[in-house]
Amino acid sequence: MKSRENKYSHTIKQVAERLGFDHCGIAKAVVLEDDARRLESWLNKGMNGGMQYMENHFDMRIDPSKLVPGAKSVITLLLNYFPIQQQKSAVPKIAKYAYGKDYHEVIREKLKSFLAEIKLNIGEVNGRGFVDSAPVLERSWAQKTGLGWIGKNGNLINKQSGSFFFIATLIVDIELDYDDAYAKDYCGTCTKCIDSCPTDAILSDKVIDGSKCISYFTIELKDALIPDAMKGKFENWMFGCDVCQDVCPWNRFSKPTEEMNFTPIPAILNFSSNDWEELTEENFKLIFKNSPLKRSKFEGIKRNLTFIATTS
Ligand code: B12
Ligand code: SF4
Ligand code: SF4
Repeated sequence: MKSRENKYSHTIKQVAERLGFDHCGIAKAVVLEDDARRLESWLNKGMNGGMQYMENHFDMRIDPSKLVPGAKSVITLLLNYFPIQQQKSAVPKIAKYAYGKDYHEVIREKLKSFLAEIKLNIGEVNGRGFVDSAPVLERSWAQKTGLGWIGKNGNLINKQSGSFFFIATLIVDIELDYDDAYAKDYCGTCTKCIDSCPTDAILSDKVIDGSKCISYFTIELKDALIPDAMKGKFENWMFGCDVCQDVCPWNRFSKPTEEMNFTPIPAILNFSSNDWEELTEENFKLIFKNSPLKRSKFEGIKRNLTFIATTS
């Protein structure tokens, strides 16, 4: 006979599939001791650069019960964003995760429905869903819930489908059946990501110096100027960077996303360099109102465009 935990876990995985998530894994909610040490060292070395929010809520980041009182289980969900079509060549480059509608909004809606379905099917469950911006070590949980390994490029890689996935996390206060943590690492002797990173942001032991990553400079840095030391290094990346994922052999298994909300918006596919150059603030707000690009604001996009145009 199936245990109650087993039945609930089965229900949760069915709900995940119904809501369009590509993978779902479950782990016991424990304090992340090893990750706490790694995170502390990363912060002590200033690898968060100007991302001050990474210094906040250290306790919450390593302990799910600080986010959900009585937390028993952590559910990790992966959602593929690999686009069916890509940008033209020789235009300012945008990371693929930002081609369609803002994933925060898309996934937040799914997580709301997820919790509602859990309550409907299982009963009174206290839980919270997170994607990206909350103090949750999402990659570590994805590894612990058995969904893949942390590659040398820092990304969570799934053996069947690569790394072009968003990660979402649900923390709940019920016991469930737990998946085994992902024990293997299939990077082997490969060093393609390390060798290709334009700014040498990938260090040994899967440590990424966030303060040197193009994604940081083009999205998170709020300064009016990008440091001179980065001149000539951006390889035309204007918003985010996909180099360490594009070169990864495991991404040859990427399949186009089935999530309609991530369909590339026409401007991303059709804009020429000239269109970007001539983009006005009014049009930016109109065209990119539901896009991740709005995080950089118009000033940030213009700063990035000027930087790549004048330094490459
Ligand atoms: C801050 C941040 C950034 C910063 C800093 C990057 C970084 N490596 O920390 C910047 C702006 C540079 C960035 C860039 C990108 N990001 Co980002 N980012 C985050 C955020 C908000 C926090 C990450 C964090 O906690 N960093 C601190 C460091 C110390 O933690 P970490 O990198 O997660 O690494 C942990 C584990 O990997 C673990 N670990 C390392 N070695 C080992 C070994 C073992 C055995 C185990 C178990 C664990 C382990 O150590 C760390 C702590 O334990 C997360 C969302 C979230 N809340 O988790 C998204 C997130 C990590 N980003 C994401 C994405 C997609 C990107 C980009 C690909 C976007 C782009 N195309 O431009 C790049 C990739 C850059 C890279 N190579 O890492 C996805 C990752 C999806 C995936 N498949 O892995 C996330 C999860 C957002 C999401 N919800 O989908 N990001
Ligand atoms: S996203 Fe680009 S800059 Fe950042 S670590 Fe990967 S290759 Fe390097
Ligand atoms: S490029 Fe090679 S070393 Fe880097 S994450 Fe992929 S398999 Fe691992």
